[in-house]
Amino acid sequence: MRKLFIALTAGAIGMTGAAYAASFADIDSNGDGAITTEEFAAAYPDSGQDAWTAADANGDGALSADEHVAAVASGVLPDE
Ligand SMILES: [Ca+2]
Ligand SMILES: [Ca+2]
Repeated sequence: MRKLFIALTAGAIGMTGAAYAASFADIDSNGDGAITTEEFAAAYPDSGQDAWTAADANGDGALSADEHVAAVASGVLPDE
């Protein structure tokens, strides 16, 4: 699973430019492929619980890359 994620990330960098992938990697400071509430709060100090709840679509307490990009695309989170 981790290899697949890395491959997908590398593909995204190659195909669409590094802007989004770099943003997710910056927020995911421990590099485990998910944004925790702590990483979220550090990246989005102006976004509160409502934004977190909206962004964490499956409610598992972490943001995947897919959930993060969807939240940015829908305006829940600012586009950095
Ligand atoms: Ca993380
Ligand atoms: Ca989630």
